[in-house]
Amino acid sequence: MTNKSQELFEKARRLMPGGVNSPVRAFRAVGGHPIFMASGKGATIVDVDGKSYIDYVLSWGPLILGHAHPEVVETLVKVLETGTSFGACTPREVELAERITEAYPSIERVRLVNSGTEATLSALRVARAATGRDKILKFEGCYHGHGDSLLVKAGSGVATLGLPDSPGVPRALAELTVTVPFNHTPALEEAFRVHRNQLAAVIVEPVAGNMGVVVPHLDFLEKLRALTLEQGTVLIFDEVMTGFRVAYGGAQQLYKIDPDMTTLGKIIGGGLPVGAYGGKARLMDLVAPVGPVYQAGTLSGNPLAVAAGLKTLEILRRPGLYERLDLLTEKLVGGLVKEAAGLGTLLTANRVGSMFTIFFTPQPVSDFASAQKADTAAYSLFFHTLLEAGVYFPPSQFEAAFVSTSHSEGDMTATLEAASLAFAGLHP
Ligand code: KE4
Repeated sequence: MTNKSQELFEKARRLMPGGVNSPVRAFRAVGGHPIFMASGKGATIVDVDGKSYIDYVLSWGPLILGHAHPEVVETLVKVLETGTSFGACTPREVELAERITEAYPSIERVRLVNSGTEATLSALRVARAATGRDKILKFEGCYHGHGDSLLVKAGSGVATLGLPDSPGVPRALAELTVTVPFNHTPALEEAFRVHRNQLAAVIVEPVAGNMGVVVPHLDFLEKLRALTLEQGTVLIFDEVMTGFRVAYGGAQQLYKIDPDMTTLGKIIGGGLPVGAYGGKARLMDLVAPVGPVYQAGTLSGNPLAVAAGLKTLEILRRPGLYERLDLLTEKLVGGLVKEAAGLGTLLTANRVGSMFTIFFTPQPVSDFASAQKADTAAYSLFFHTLLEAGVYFPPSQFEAAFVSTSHSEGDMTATLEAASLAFAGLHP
């Protein structure tokens, strides 16, 4: 018997590429067809067939408060009645800029945009303008949105330049992107030797989330800061996922690194489309209309998204919130690893605050190569067993999972019960 999700998917595939508006939603990494969602409330999401799930995707990170938080909804209803977009300056944009610059001392000026992709491609443009250099450096397994310069894979070595990681990316552009393994300090030093004083920017997820969660080695981030300072390279912390997630002040607060620029997104929109890029005034004052670097956006700073973001950040400032999130997530992640071991499966869990990944490999996961050693077939079985039991994990081994302030101890218990079924199924 086909269910509504399957019927919708058949229709959607005739109308949208792969039937989706973003590839990861297509379930290609885990098999099966995507679930179409109808509503969400707190930690729960409900599909079009009325089945409920405990949600650990949370829209890929924005919903740190859970779905349809009552105070966020109340704020949006009020703002809706006053208009949705003016294409003009509004007081709330100033307020959100204040909250961001207070929380991120490295950000002296900030520009709001509509997505993380817009934020990172704009930050790179500023860095190239500021340095007069064209080359940039990124890390294998890190994702910074779909800007052409960032859809690039490593050449044969740090000495060789990048190759397009998607058709449509000009080879000449890809060659300007150097790629280095994440957490590999010697390779990083080699890249700075080979491309001495030629790198406009390094862009990094300070805690990687897009190969699954990978925790940075402290010396790696410190060396990165030292090398970029030494050679006048702009250090961009891409905190689209980690910003206001791993701490109110993001990874730069946790690891005490002072980047030149930061990109934000997800949480600062409270579930509506927002991105932001910002940094030192000497860099951001290059941006139009003050400076010559052009960047613009019809809906940038729109009243609805900014209001949802402001209310979300206000709630996040309440005492003890991050400590409780951390404890709740540790209970879940520690329980999953313990449950699996008891049933014969050794997992590696990487976690920073309320973002985590359970890798189906007993080996430590500290970079893209080690993440790739995970057993994706086992993850798929885990994913589908949980889905059947009403628990929604990311439909890919190489994505981050998230906990919200709406998740309860009961949700953790139910998730661990479902997981024990999955682990038992791995060793029939
Ligand atoms: P968006 O353009 O999707 O708003 O942001 C791009 C982006 C930039 N930087 C980081 C660190 C990110 O994680 C992202 C987007 N994250 C993915 C999750 N892996 C979004 C989910 C999707 O692509 O559908």
